[in-house]
Amino acid sequence: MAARLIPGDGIGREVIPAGRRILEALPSSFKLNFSFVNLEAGFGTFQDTGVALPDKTVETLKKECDGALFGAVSSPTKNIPKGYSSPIVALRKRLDLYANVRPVKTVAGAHSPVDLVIVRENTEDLYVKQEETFMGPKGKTARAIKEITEYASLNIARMAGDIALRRQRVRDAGGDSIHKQPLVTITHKSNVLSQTDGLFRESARTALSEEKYQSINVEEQIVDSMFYKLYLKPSHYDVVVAPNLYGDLLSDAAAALVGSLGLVPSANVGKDFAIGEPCHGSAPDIEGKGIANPIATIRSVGLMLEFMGEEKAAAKIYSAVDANLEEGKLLSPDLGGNAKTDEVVEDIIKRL
Ligand code: GGG
Repeated sequence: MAARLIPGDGIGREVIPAGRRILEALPSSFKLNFSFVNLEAGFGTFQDTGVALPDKTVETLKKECDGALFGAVSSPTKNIPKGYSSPIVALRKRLDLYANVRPVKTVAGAHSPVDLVIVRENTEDLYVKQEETFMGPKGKTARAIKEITEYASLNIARMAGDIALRRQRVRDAGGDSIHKQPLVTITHKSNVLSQTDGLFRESARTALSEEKYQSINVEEQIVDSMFYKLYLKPSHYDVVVAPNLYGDLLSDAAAALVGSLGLVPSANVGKDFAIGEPCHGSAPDIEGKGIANPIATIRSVGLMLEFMGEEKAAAKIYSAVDANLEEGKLLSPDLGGNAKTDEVVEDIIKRL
């Protein structure tokens, strides 16, 4: 099997090798023999070559791989060089990875249990990046287009519905969870953005009213009160479906409920391909110190395997990570410990 690795910038270059080590250490009984190739993308790649997302990276991902892992990217927030644009945002669009799936879960025995998945639309909304700056009647003015299509909104809501049904199947098979019934929460701001978020809301409702999803409870939550309720009663939420920007914000915020952004994985999912990606960014403050938490990436390896149909190998990884966290002896500094990235990886490998 072919896995392609795109470390990107900053600690992406430290956590992606950790993900590779986990894939290499999986018991041979899974018969998953991966070959690895590193691919370039990121702000560093742009500085070296003038291109942030080389065509070769996209073509290799399209043609020569079963799954992939992306690390992190650190796009500048000011003095952005001409011609630079975020490679991860572009990659999601070029490969039509229309869903960003972000599970946020506490380990067993947590004081305030959380077990939810944020299913974020991954290709449109304000992230179509159609921005302009011009002189308007009030002087310098910047404007961005927020694009929502019925097509993408139906697709993302169906993905949320399918994930809610799959989570219920895992629960019915004895999987540990705080939830009893599948619930999908549609989040939007259609009270203000009646056309764009209105279309998202209406399409999500249409998709989730299909026969296949009849067993799912469906509710709606305006996005600002969604943040409020997420913090007041996180255990209420099972699957949350959101347009791109709200999903991005909600998933970083939800990470605080489980102790660290360094624990939260994601998968960028298309029709027949998934790229695992830790939710955290390139963390320049800790880059090169060898203390990045590898768990978000290791769980992203699990997600990548799940979307490749290798659920048993994924489950093995999740339980090895949970065992490391439950014991709590080898934790990285973001979790209050003093273990190095490699020590956490070795501890998890021992438990595979
Ligand atoms: N792995 C997630 C990640 O890199 N997050 C930071 C982020 O969203 N960066 C976008 C960018 O800098 O272009």
